Amino acid sequence: MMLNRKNTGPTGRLASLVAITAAAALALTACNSGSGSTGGSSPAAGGDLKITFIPKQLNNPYTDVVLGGGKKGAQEAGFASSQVVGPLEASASSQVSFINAETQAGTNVVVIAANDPDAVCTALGEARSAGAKIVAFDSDANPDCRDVFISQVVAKEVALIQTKLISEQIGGSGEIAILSATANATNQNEWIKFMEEELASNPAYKDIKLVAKVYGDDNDTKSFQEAQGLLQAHPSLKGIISPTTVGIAATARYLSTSAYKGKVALTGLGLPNEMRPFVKDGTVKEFALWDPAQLGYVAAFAGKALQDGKISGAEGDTFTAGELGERKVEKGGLVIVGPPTVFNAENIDKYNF
Ligand code: RAM
Repeated sequence: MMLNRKNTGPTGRLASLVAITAAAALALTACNSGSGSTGGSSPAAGGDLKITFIPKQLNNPYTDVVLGGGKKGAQEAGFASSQVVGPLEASASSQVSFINAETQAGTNVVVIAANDPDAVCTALGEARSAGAKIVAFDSDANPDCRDVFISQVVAKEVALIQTKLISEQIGGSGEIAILSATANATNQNEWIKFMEEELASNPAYKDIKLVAKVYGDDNDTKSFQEAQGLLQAHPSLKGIISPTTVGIAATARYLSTSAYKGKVALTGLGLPNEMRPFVKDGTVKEFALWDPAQLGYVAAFAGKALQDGKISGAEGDTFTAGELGERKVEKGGLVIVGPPTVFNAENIDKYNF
């Protein structure tokens, strides 16, 4: 299910060129002509519905897993074609031109992980006026600009798991820092807000001090440098939470060859396949995530249900997400995919994503 791409992190004009090329290549490889019906679902009446996924960025291994599930879901839900387009960098406005292109193309469902909740709004509004249904997934757009938000987990729950893990790993006291994705990311910012509230209000965490929040922009090199900078600026640091798969992998790589290995704790959200070596070499004890493929899969079915008029995104709406069964739309157009899992040396080999 994984489309393997390397995180090369190019910048400037080269980056845009590569983005266009990569997007074109993905569009071709991800396009399924014909009805593409499997698992007992039948194609849409008319059979010509098009769905496009716009992730935060293309060169992110997490995105590859999410989109693998999205492609499967699009086929099973009965879309005639599915494609993936998007920027290489997760900056606030980087998705706008991609959304506009979908409006021009008359795409029926746009699935987007917003890099900034508001920067994408006008463009999404135009896509809607042209008849598209908008499914936000992974990182929400402003609720005024989309029909539903497919959230991997309950936001507060994923925040609380990470504060609990860091507390356990540093023995309940000391300085910690957060190394996040971009400063505008809706998903990371919501998790961080809940973490800060929990650290401030739960007596169990009274001896833990959050001393810094830094942003690696979901860029491997920048995240690595931010991790290095954190340790230099805060010599007493006892732990780092990185609620992003790119950030935690880069930080683990830095710690694993530094004098801090095994001394400074690292937890957060990571892909088991990327984190496995760092769990095995003792750099990381425990971290969390959900199954990213399920996120893309459910998003495709939600898009189909919206386009078919079976749901409108109102509280209480229900739809069937293929093999994952029935999903319910909660207040605010929220659809929760599943609970998070904690990975450690005992269970990590059971997972392959
Ligand atoms: C990164 C991205 C993504 C987030 C995961 C946990 O890959 O920032 O949006 O959901 O981490």
